[in-house]
Amino acid sequence: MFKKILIANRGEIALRVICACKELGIATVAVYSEADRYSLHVRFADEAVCIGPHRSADSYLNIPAVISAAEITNVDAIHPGYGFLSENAGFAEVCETCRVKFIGPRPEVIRLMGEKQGARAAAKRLGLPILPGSEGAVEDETQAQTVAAEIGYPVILKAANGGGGRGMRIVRTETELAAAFAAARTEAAAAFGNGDLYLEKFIERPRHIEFQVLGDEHGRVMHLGERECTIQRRHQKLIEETPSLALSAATRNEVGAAIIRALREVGYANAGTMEFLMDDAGHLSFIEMNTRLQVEHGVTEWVSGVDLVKAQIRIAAGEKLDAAIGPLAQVRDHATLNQGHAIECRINAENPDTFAPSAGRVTAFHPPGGIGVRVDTAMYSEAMMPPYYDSLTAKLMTYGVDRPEALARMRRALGMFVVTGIETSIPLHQRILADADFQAGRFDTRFMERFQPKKQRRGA
Ligand code: MV4
Repeated sequence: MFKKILIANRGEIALRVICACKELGIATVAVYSEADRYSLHVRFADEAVCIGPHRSADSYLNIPAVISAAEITNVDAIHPGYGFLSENAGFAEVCETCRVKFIGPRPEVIRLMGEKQGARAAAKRLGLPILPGSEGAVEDETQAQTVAAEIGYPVILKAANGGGGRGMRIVRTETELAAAFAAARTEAAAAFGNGDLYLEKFIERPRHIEFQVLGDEHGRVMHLGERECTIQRRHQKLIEETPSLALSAATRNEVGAAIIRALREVGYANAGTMEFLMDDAGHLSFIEMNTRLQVEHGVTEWVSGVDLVKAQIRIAAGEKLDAAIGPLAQVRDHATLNQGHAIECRINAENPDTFAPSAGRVTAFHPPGGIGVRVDTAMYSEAMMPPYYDSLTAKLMTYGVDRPEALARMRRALGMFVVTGIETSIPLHQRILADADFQAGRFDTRFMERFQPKKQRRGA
Protein backbone atom coordinates (compact mmCIF):
# COMPACT_ATOMS: atom_id res chain seq x y z
CA MET A 1 0.00 0.00 0.00
CA PHE A 2 1.06 3.61 -0.56
CA LYS A 3 2.76 5.39 2.34
CA LYS A 4 2.02 8.95 1.23
CA ILE A 5 -0.42 10.51 -1.24
CA LEU A 6 -0.52 14.03 -2.67
CA ILE A 7 -3.99 15.46 -3.29
CA ALA A 8 -3.91 17.66 -6.39
CA ASN A 9 -7.11 19.52 -5.56
CA ARG A 10 -8.81 21.85 -3.09
CA GLY A 11 -12.07 22.30 -1.18
CA GLU A 12 -14.45 19.55 -0.18
CA ILE A 13 -13.02 16.92 -2.54
CA ALA A 14 -9.48 17.38 -1.20
CA LEU A 15 -10.91 16.81 2.30
CA ARG A 16 -12.85 13.78 1.09
CA VAL A 17 -9.62 12.19 -0.20
CA ILE A 18 -7.80 13.10 3.03
CA CYS A 19 -10.56 11.27 4.97
CA ALA A 20 -9.98 8.09 2.93
CA CYS A 21 -6.20 8.32 3.39
CA LYS A 22 -6.52 8.77 7.16
CA GLU A 23 -8.75 5.70 7.37
CA LEU A 24 -6.22 3.70 5.35
CA GLY A 25 -3.28 4.93 7.45
CA ILE A 26 -1.72 6.80 4.51
CA ALA A 27 0.07 10.14 5.05
CA THR A 28 -1.23 13.09 3.02
CA VAL A 29 0.22 16.10 1.24
CA ALA A 30 -2.02 19.04 0.38
CA VAL A 31 -1.16 21.52 -2.34
CA TYR A 32 -2.66 25.00 -2.24
CA SER A 33 -2.75 28.33 -4.00
CA GLU A 34 -2.04 31.60 -2.20
CA ALA A 35 -5.82 32.12 -1.94
CA ASP A 36 -6.23 28.83 -0.03
CA ARG A 37 -3.65 29.28 2.72
CA TYR A 38 -6.37 29.03 5.42
CA SER A 39 -8.32 26.19 3.80
CA LEU A 40 -9.23 23.05 5.72
CA HIS A 41 -7.48 20.73 3.27
CA VAL A 42 -4.23 22.49 4.19
CA ARG A 43 -5.02 22.18 7.88
CA PHE A 44 -5.98 18.50 7.88
CA ALA A 45 -3.21 17.19 5.60
CA ASP A 46 0.02 16.00 7.21
CA GLU A 47 2.06 18.31 4.97
CA ALA A 48 1.16 21.18 2.66
CA VAL A 49 2.97 22.86 -0.23
CA CYS A 50 2.06 26.21 -1.76
CA ILE A 51 2.12 25.72 -5.53
CA GLY A 52 1.42 29.21 -6.81
CA PRO A 53 -0.86 32.24 -6.96
CA HIS A 54 -4.66 32.16 -6.87
CA ARG A 55 -5.14 31.68 -10.62
CA SER A 56 -5.87 27.96 -11.30
CA ALA A 57 -3.64 28.00 -14.38
CA ASP A 58 -0.73 29.04 -12.15
CA SER A 59 -1.46 26.65 -9.28
CA TYR A 60 -3.92 23.70 -9.37
CA LEU A 61 -3.48 23.31 -13.16
CA ASN A 62 0.26 23.94 -13.09
CA ILE A 63 1.70 20.48 -13.82
CA PRO A 64 5.38 21.31 -13.12
CA ALA A 65 4.39 22.88 -9.78
CA VAL A 66 2.26 19.89 -8.73
CA ILE A 67 4.95 17.40 -9.79
CA SER A 68 7.64 19.41 -7.96
CA ALA A 69 5.52 19.28 -4.80
CA ALA A 70 5.19 15.50 -5.24
CA GLU A 71 8.95 15.09 -5.64
CA ILE A 72 9.88 17.36 -2.73
CA THR A 73 7.53 15.48 -0.39
CA ASN A 74 8.41 12.07 -1.82
CA VAL A 75 4.85 10.78 -2.31
CA ASP A 76 3.97 7.40 -3.87
CA ALA A 77 0.79 8.54 -5.58
CA ILE A 78 -1.36 11.51 -6.60
CA HIS A 79 -5.13 11.67 -6.27
CA PRO A 80 -6.47 14.29 -8.71
CA GLY A 81 -10.03 14.59 -7.31
CA TYR A 82 -12.45 15.92 -9.95
CA GLY A 83 -11.96 18.88 -12.31
CA PHE A 84 -8.47 20.44 -12.55
CA LEU A 85 -6.00 17.74 -13.73
CA SER A 86 -8.27 14.74 -13.15
CA GLU A 87 -8.92 14.01 -16.85
CA ASN A 88 -5.63 15.33 -18.23
CA ALA A 89 -3.95 12.37 -19.98
CA GLY A 90 -0.70 14.36 -20.30
CA PHE A 91 -0.59 14.82 -16.54
CA ALA A 92 -1.21 11.10 -15.96
CA GLU A 93 1.72 10.40 -18.33
CA VAL A 94 4.02 12.81 -16.50
CA CYS A 95 3.12 11.06 -13.23
CA GLU A 96 4.04 7.72 -14.82
CA THR A 97 7.37 9.13 -16.05
CA CYS A 98 8.11 10.46 -12.58
CA ARG A 99 7.21 7.09 -11.01
CA VAL A 100 4.33 8.57 -9.04
CA LYS A 101 1.13 6.51 -9.35
CA PHE A 102 -1.75 8.50 -10.84
CA ILE A 103 -4.93 7.37 -9.07
CA GLY A 104 -7.16 6.84 -12.09
CA PRO A 105 -7.29 4.89 -15.34
CA ARG A 106 -4.37 4.57 -17.79
CA PRO A 107 -3.48 7.70 -19.83
CA GLU A 108 -4.60 6.07 -23.12
CA VAL A 109 -8.06 5.42 -21.67
CA ILE A 110 -8.32 9.01 -20.35
CA ARG A 111 -7.32 10.29 -23.81
CA LEU A 112 -9.76 8.00 -25.65
CA MET A 113 -12.72 9.07 -23.49
CA GLY A 114 -11.68 12.74 -23.67
CA GLU A 115 -12.25 12.65 -27.43
CA LYS A 116 -16.02 12.33 -27.35
CA GLN A 117 -16.42 11.03 -30.89
CA GLY A 118 -13.73 8.44 -30.14
CA ALA A 119 -15.61 7.41 -26.99
CA ARG A 120 -18.78 7.15 -29.09
CA ALA A 121 -17.07 4.95 -31.65
CA ALA A 122 -15.55 2.78 -28.91
CA ALA A 123 -18.95 2.45 -27.19
CA LYS A 124 -20.52 1.34 -30.46
CA ARG A 125 -17.77 -1.20 -31.16
CA LEU A 126 -18.11 -2.52 -27.59
CA GLY A 127 -21.83 -3.10 -27.97
CA LEU A 128 -23.24 -0.18 -25.95
CA PRO A 129 -26.38 1.52 -27.25
CA ILE A 130 -25.55 4.89 -28.89
CA LEU A 131 -27.65 7.47 -30.75
CA PRO A 132 -27.65 7.56 -34.54
CA GLY A 133 -25.01 10.04 -35.75
CA SER A 134 -21.69 10.59 -37.44
CA GLU A 135 -18.89 8.02 -37.56
CA GLY A 136 -16.20 10.10 -35.87
CA ALA A 137 -15.86 13.83 -36.54
CA VAL A 138 -17.70 15.59 -39.37
CA GLU A 139 -15.27 17.41 -41.70
CA ASP A 140 -17.48 20.25 -42.94
CA GLU A 141 -21.09 21.43 -43.22
CA THR A 142 -21.65 19.40 -46.39
CA GLN A 143 -20.77 16.16 -44.62
CA ALA A 144 -22.88 17.26 -41.64
CA GLN A 145 -25.84 17.80 -44.00
CA THR A 146 -25.39 14.32 -45.46
CA VAL A 147 -25.36 12.66 -42.02
CA ALA A 148 -28.28 14.79 -40.79
CA ALA A 149 -30.35 13.93 -43.85
CA GLU A 150 -29.69 10.23 -43.17
CA ILE A 151 -30.67 10.24 -39.50
CA GLY A 152 -33.31 12.99 -39.72
CA TYR A 153 -33.73 16.29 -37.89
CA PRO A 154 -33.46 17.55 -35.20
CA VAL A 155 -29.75 16.87 -34.71
CA ILE A 156 -27.16 18.19 -32.28
CA LEU A 157 -23.61 19.27 -33.10
CA LYS A 158 -21.14 18.61 -30.30
CA ALA A 159 -17.50 19.54 -29.75
CA ALA A 160 -15.05 16.61 -29.73
CA ASN A 161 -13.46 17.90 -26.52
CA GLY A 162 -16.63 19.58 -25.30
CA GLY A 163 -18.00 20.21 -21.86
CA GLY A 164 -20.34 22.64 -20.16
CA GLY A 165 -22.48 22.91 -23.29
CA ARG A 166 -19.91 24.97 -25.18
CA GLY A 167 -19.51 24.19 -28.87
CA MET A 168 -22.94 22.54 -28.81
CA ARG A 169 -25.74 23.51 -31.26
CA ILE A 170 -29.20 22.07 -31.79
CA VAL A 171 -30.16 22.10 -35.46
CA ARG A 172 -33.81 21.67 -36.43
CA THR A 173 -33.72 22.18 -40.21
CA GLU A 174 -31.18 21.83 -43.01
CA THR A 175 -31.22 25.60 -43.66
CA GLU A 176 -29.85 26.25 -40.13
CA LEU A 177 -27.07 23.68 -40.37
CA ALA A 178 -24.28 25.62 -42.15
CA ALA A 179 -24.45 28.62 -39.80
CA ALA A 180 -24.73 26.38 -36.70
CA PHE A 181 -21.73 24.36 -37.88
CA ALA A 182 -19.56 27.48 -38.30
CA ALA A 183 -20.64 28.91 -34.93
CA ALA A 184 -20.08 25.62 -33.05
CA ARG A 185 -16.66 25.14 -34.69
CA THR A 186 -15.51 28.67 -33.75
CA GLU A 187 -16.80 28.28 -30.19
CA ALA A 188 -15.18 24.84 -29.76
CA ALA A 189 -11.83 25.99 -31.18
CA ALA A 190 -11.79 29.00 -28.82
CA ALA A 191 -12.90 27.05 -25.73
CA PHE A 192 -11.01 23.75 -26.18
CA GLY A 193 -8.30 24.51 -28.75
CA ASN A 194 -9.94 21.93 -31.02
CA GLY A 195 -12.72 22.78 -33.46
CA ASP A 196 -13.61 19.15 -34.26
CA LEU A 197 -17.35 18.48 -34.19
CA TYR A 198 -19.51 15.39 -34.36
CA LEU A 199 -23.22 14.99 -34.84
CA GLU A 200 -25.99 13.04 -33.10
CA LYS A 201 -29.73 12.68 -33.26
CA PHE A 202 -31.15 15.24 -30.82
CA ILE A 203 -33.31 13.88 -27.99
CA GLU A 204 -35.90 16.53 -27.12
CA ARG A 205 -36.45 16.18 -23.39
CA PRO A 206 -34.05 13.57 -22.10
CA ARG A 207 -33.20 12.49 -18.62
CA HIS A 208 -29.54 12.27 -17.72
CA ILE A 209 -28.69 8.94 -16.09
CA GLU A 210 -25.17 7.79 -15.34
CA PHE A 211 -23.68 4.51 -14.11
CA GLN A 212 -20.88 4.33 -11.56
CA VAL A 213 -18.23 1.77 -12.44
CA LEU A 214 -15.12 0.37 -10.81
CA GLY A 215 -12.43 -1.81 -12.33
CA ASP A 216 -9.17 -3.20 -10.99
CA GLU A 217 -5.82 -3.67 -12.71
CA HIS A 218 -6.40 -7.42 -13.03
CA GLY A 219 -9.34 -7.32 -15.45
CA ARG A 220 -12.30 -7.34 -13.05
CA VAL A 221 -15.03 -4.73 -13.40
CA MET A 222 -18.35 -3.97 -11.72
CA HIS A 223 -21.02 -1.30 -11.77
CA LEU A 224 -22.67 0.17 -8.71
CA GLY A 225 -25.96 1.19 -10.25
CA GLU A 226 -27.05 4.53 -11.63
CA ARG A 227 -27.49 8.12 -10.56
CA GLU A 228 -30.32 10.29 -11.78
CA CYS A 229 -28.70 13.66 -12.67
CA THR A 230 -31.43 15.33 -14.68
CA ILE A 231 -31.92 18.34 -12.40
CA GLN A 232 -29.35 20.74 -13.90
CA ARG A 233 -29.11 24.31 -15.01
CA ARG A 234 -26.62 25.69 -17.48
CA HIS A 235 -25.05 22.22 -17.65
CA GLN A 236 -24.33 22.27 -13.92
CA LYS A 237 -25.95 19.51 -11.90
CA LEU A 238 -27.94 20.71 -8.91
CA ILE A 239 -29.54 17.55 -7.49
CA GLU A 240 -28.55 13.92 -7.94
CA GLU A 241 -30.20 10.82 -6.55
CA THR A 242 -30.04 7.07 -6.69
CA PRO A 243 -31.81 4.97 -7.76
CA SER A 244 -33.55 6.72 -10.67
CA LEU A 245 -37.33 6.49 -10.55
CA ALA A 246 -37.33 6.31 -14.34
CA LEU A 247 -35.16 3.23 -14.73
CA SER A 248 -36.76 -0.20 -14.71
CA ALA A 249 -34.90 -3.10 -13.13
CA ALA A 250 -34.85 -4.79 -16.54
CA THR A 251 -33.15 -1.81 -18.26
CA ARG A 252 -30.72 -1.39 -15.35
CA ASN A 253 -29.69 -5.03 -15.64
CA GLU A 254 -29.49 -5.01 -19.41
CA VAL A 255 -27.43 -1.78 -19.66
CA GLY A 256 -25.40 -2.78 -16.61
CA ALA A 257 -24.43 -6.07 -18.27
CA ALA A 258 -23.46 -4.25 -21.49
CA ILE A 259 -21.32 -1.80 -19.49
CA ILE A 260 -19.49 -4.62 -17.74
CA ARG A 261 -18.79 -6.41 -21.05
CA ALA A 262 -17.49 -3.17 -22.59
CA LEU A 263 -15.23 -2.22 -19.69
CA ARG A 264 -13.83 -5.73 -19.39
CA GLU A 265 -12.87 -5.50 -23.06
CA VAL A 266 -11.04 -2.16 -22.52
CA GLY A 267 -9.46 -3.40 -19.28
CA TYR A 268 -10.85 -0.34 -17.50
CA ALA A 269 -9.16 0.30 -14.17
CA ASN A 270 -10.23 2.56 -11.30
CA ALA A 271 -13.44 4.59 -10.95
CA GLY A 272 -15.43 5.92 -13.86
CA THR A 273 -18.88 7.05 -14.92
CA MET A 274 -20.80 6.24 -18.07
CA GLU A 275 -23.32 8.91 -19.02
CA PHE A 276 -26.54 8.07 -20.82
CA LEU A 277 -29.51 9.99 -22.10
CA MET A 278 -32.93 8.46 -21.56
CA ASP A 279 -35.62 9.25 -24.12
CA ASP A 280 -39.33 9.43 -23.30
CA ALA A 281 -39.71 5.75 -24.18
CA GLY A 282 -37.24 4.89 -21.39
CA HIS A 283 -34.47 3.86 -23.79
CA LEU A 284 -30.88 4.63 -22.74
CA SER A 285 -28.12 5.78 -25.12
CA PHE A 286 -24.47 6.22 -24.16
CA ILE A 287 -23.19 9.79 -24.65
CA GLU A 288 -19.91 10.17 -22.72
CA MET A 289 -17.61 8.58 -20.18
CA ASN A 290 -15.90 10.41 -17.32
CA THR A 291 -12.65 8.80 -16.23
CA ARG A 292 -12.60 10.21 -12.70
CA LEU A 293 -14.42 10.34 -9.38
CA GLN A 294 -17.53 12.52 -9.70
CA VAL A 295 -18.90 15.23 -7.44
CA GLU A 296 -22.01 13.11 -6.80
CA HIS A 297 -20.19 9.86 -5.89
CA GLY A 298 -21.49 10.10 -2.31
CA VAL A 299 -25.05 9.03 -3.11
CA THR A 300 -23.72 5.82 -4.66
CA GLU A 301 -21.49 5.26 -1.62
CA TRP A 302 -24.51 5.55 0.62
CA VAL A 303 -26.76 3.04 -1.11
CA SER A 304 -23.94 0.58 -1.92
CA GLY A 305 -21.84 0.84 1.23
CA VAL A 306 -18.69 1.06 -0.92
CA ASP A 307 -16.19 3.79 -0.03
CA LEU A 308 -15.33 4.77 -3.60
CA VAL A 309 -12.26 6.81 -2.70
CA LYS A 310 -10.75 4.03 -0.61
CA ALA A 311 -11.54 1.63 -3.45
CA GLN A 312 -9.76 3.95 -5.92
CA ILE A 313 -6.66 4.05 -3.74
CA ARG A 314 -6.60 0.30 -3.15
CA ILE A 315 -7.08 -0.41 -6.85
CA ALA A 316 -4.26 2.00 -7.77
CA ALA A 317 -2.06 0.17 -5.24
CA GLY A 318 -2.69 -3.04 -7.21
CA GLU A 319 -5.33 -4.68 -5.03
CA LYS A 320 -8.00 -6.84 -6.62
CA LEU A 321 -11.53 -5.46 -6.89
CA ASP A 322 -12.92 -7.78 -4.21
CA ALA A 323 -10.24 -6.67 -1.75
CA ALA A 324 -10.70 -3.02 -2.78
CA ILE A 325 -14.40 -3.00 -1.90
CA GLY A 326 -13.90 -5.08 1.22
CA PRO A 327 -16.48 -7.45 2.74
CA LEU A 328 -19.13 -6.17 0.33
CA ALA A 329 -17.47 -8.24 -2.38
CA GLN A 330 -19.68 -11.11 -1.21
CA VAL A 331 -22.72 -9.23 -2.50
CA ARG A 332 -21.00 -7.63 -5.48
CA ASP A 333 -24.13 -7.78 -7.62
CA HIS A 334 -25.57 -4.24 -7.47
CA ALA A 335 -29.12 -5.50 -7.05
CA THR A 336 -28.09 -7.06 -3.75
CA LEU A 337 -25.58 -4.36 -2.89
CA ASN A 338 -27.65 -1.22 -3.35
CA GLN A 339 -30.23 -0.57 -0.63
CA GLY A 340 -32.48 2.40 0.05
CA HIS A 341 -32.45 5.83 -1.53
CA ALA A 342 -29.92 8.67 -1.40
CA ILE A 343 -30.13 12.22 -2.70
CA GLU A 344 -27.68 15.12 -2.91
CA CYS A 345 -28.23 18.87 -3.14
CA ARG A 346 -25.25 20.90 -4.29
CA ILE A 347 -25.04 23.95 -2.06
CA ASN A 348 -23.40 26.60 -4.21
CA ALA A 349 -22.21 30.03 -3.13
CA GLU A 350 -24.47 31.94 -5.49
CA ASN A 351 -27.60 34.02 -5.69
CA PRO A 352 -30.49 31.50 -5.72
CA ASP A 353 -32.43 33.49 -8.34
CA THR A 354 -29.80 34.84 -10.73
CA PHE A 355 -27.13 32.16 -10.06
CA ALA A 356 -24.51 34.93 -9.88
CA PRO A 357 -21.54 33.69 -7.79
CA SER A 358 -21.35 35.01 -4.23
CA ALA A 359 -17.89 35.26 -2.68
CA GLY A 360 -16.56 36.82 0.51
CA ARG A 361 -16.47 36.24 4.25
CA VAL A 362 -18.74 33.48 5.58
CA THR A 363 -19.86 34.90 8.92
CA ALA A 364 -21.65 31.79 10.21
CA PHE A 365 -21.69 28.20 9.00
CA HIS A 366 -23.73 25.53 10.72
CA PRO A 367 -24.23 22.35 8.68
CA PRO A 368 -27.10 20.01 9.64
CA GLY A 369 -26.52 16.56 11.08
CA GLY A 370 -28.57 13.80 12.61
CA ILE A 371 -29.78 10.53 11.23
CA GLY A 372 -29.51 10.05 7.48
CA VAL A 373 -27.54 13.24 6.79
CA ARG A 374 -24.05 13.61 5.32
CA VAL A 375 -22.37 16.92 4.55
CA ASP A 376 -19.16 17.01 2.51
CA THR A 377 -17.68 20.48 2.79
CA ALA A 378 -14.49 22.42 3.46
CA MET A 379 -16.38 25.53 4.61
CA TYR A 380 -16.34 26.92 8.17
CA SER A 381 -17.46 30.02 10.06
CA GLU A 382 -15.21 33.02 9.33
CA ALA A 383 -13.74 31.38 6.20
CA MET A 384 -13.31 33.34 2.97
CA MET A 385 -15.18 31.96 -0.05
CA PRO A 386 -12.74 32.86 -2.82
CA PRO A 387 -14.16 34.10 -6.15
CA TYR A 388 -11.53 32.28 -8.22
CA TYR A 389 -12.81 28.70 -8.17
CA ASP A 390 -15.98 26.62 -8.47
CA SER A 391 -18.89 27.92 -6.38
CA LEU A 392 -19.61 24.50 -4.79
CA THR A 393 -19.42 25.04 -1.04
CA ALA A 394 -21.10 21.95 0.42
CA LYS A 395 -22.72 18.74 -0.72
CA LEU A 396 -25.75 17.93 1.38
CA MET A 397 -26.74 14.27 1.12
CA THR A 398 -29.57 12.41 2.80
CA TYR A 399 -30.51 8.76 2.94
CA GLY A 400 -33.81 7.00 3.51
CA VAL A 401 -35.19 3.50 3.27
CA ASP A 402 -37.18 4.89 0.37
CA ARG A 403 -37.36 8.13 -1.64
CA PRO A 404 -40.03 9.85 0.49
CA GLU A 405 -37.90 9.35 3.62
CA ALA A 406 -34.76 10.64 1.86
CA LEU A 407 -36.71 13.69 0.62
CA ALA A 408 -38.23 14.41 4.06
CA ARG A 409 -34.76 14.31 5.58
CA MET A 410 -33.47 16.60 2.84
CA ARG A 411 -36.23 19.14 3.51
CA ARG A 412 -35.53 19.19 7.24
CA ALA A 413 -31.74 19.30 6.69
CA LEU A 414 -32.01 22.24 4.26
CA GLY A 415 -34.05 24.07 6.90
CA MET A 416 -31.35 23.47 9.52
CA PHE A 417 -28.44 24.55 7.29
CA VAL A 418 -27.24 28.00 8.38
CA VAL A 419 -24.91 29.96 6.11
CA THR A 420 -24.56 33.72 6.53
CA GLY A 421 -22.34 36.31 4.90
CA ILE A 422 -22.66 34.82 1.41
CA GLU A 423 -25.70 33.80 -0.63
CA THR A 424 -26.33 30.11 -1.29
CA SER A 425 -28.59 27.91 -3.38
CA ILE A 426 -30.36 26.58 -0.24
CA PRO A 427 -33.60 28.55 -0.94
CA LEU A 428 -33.62 27.28 -4.53
CA HIS A 429 -33.30 23.68 -3.32
CA GLN A 430 -36.18 24.26 -0.90
CA ARG A 431 -38.38 25.42 -3.78
CA ILE A 432 -37.40 22.41 -5.91
CA LEU A 433 -38.10 19.98 -3.03
CA ALA A 434 -41.55 21.59 -2.63
CA ASP A 435 -42.40 21.09 -6.32
CA ALA A 436 -45.10 18.48 -6.99
CA ASP A 437 -43.50 17.29 -10.25
CA PHE A 438 -40.14 16.88 -8.55
CA GLN A 439 -41.76 14.91 -5.74
CA ALA A 440 -43.48 12.67 -8.26
CA GLY A 441 -40.25 12.15 -10.20
CA ARG A 442 -41.72 13.83 -13.29
CA PHE A 443 -38.85 15.84 -14.75
CA ASP A 444 -36.54 16.15 -17.73
CA THR A 445 -33.56 18.35 -18.61
CA ARG A 446 -35.80 21.42 -19.00
CA PHE A 447 -37.22 21.11 -15.49
CA MET A 448 -35.17 24.02 -14.09
CA GLU A 449 -36.55 26.50 -16.63
CA ARG A 450 -39.52 27.13 -14.36
CA PHE A 451 -37.16 28.27 -11.58
CA GLN A 452 -35.33 30.80 -13.73
CA PRO A 453 -36.25 34.38 -14.54
CA LYS A 454 -37.76 34.47 -18.06
CA LYS A 455 -35.02 36.62 -19.58
CA GLN A 456 -32.43 33.98 -18.70
CA ARG A 457 -34.20 31.07 -20.30
CA ARG A 458 -32.14 29.20 -22.85
CA GLY A 459 -33.00 26.42 -25.30
CA ALA A 460 -32.51 22.66 -24.80
C1 MV4 B 1 -27.71 15.80 -25.86
C2 MV4 B 1 -29.04 16.24 -25.66
C3 MV4 B 1 -29.99 15.79 -26.55
N1 MV4 B 1 -29.65 14.96 -27.54
N2 MV4 B 1 -27.43 14.97 -26.87
C4 MV4 B 1 -25.65 18.52 -22.51
C5 MV4 B 1 -24.27 18.43 -21.96
C6 MV4 B 1 -23.64 17.21 -22.52
N3 MV4 B 1 -23.06 16.42 -21.46
C7 MV4 B 1 -24.75 16.50 -23.22
N4 MV4 B 1 -25.89 17.36 -23.26
C8 MV4 B 1 -26.96 17.03 -24.02
N5 MV4 B 1 -26.72 16.17 -25.03
C9 MV4 B 1 -28.38 14.56 -27.68
N6 MV4 B 1 -28.06 13.75 -28.68
C10 MV4 B 1 -29.30 17.12 -24.61
C11 MV4 B 1 -28.26 17.52 -23.79
C12 MV4 B 1 -28.61 18.42 -22.73
C13 MV4 B 1 -28.66 17.96 -21.43
C14 MV4 B 1 -28.35 16.67 -21.10
C15 MV4 B 1 -28.41 16.22 -19.82
C16 MV4 B 1 -28.79 17.11 -18.81
C17 MV4 B 1 -29.06 18.42 -19.09
C18 MV4 B 1 -29.00 18.87 -20.39
C19 MV4 B 1 -29.33 20.20 -20.68
C20 MV4 B 1 -29.26 20.62 -21.97
C21 MV4 B 1 -28.90 19.73 -22.99
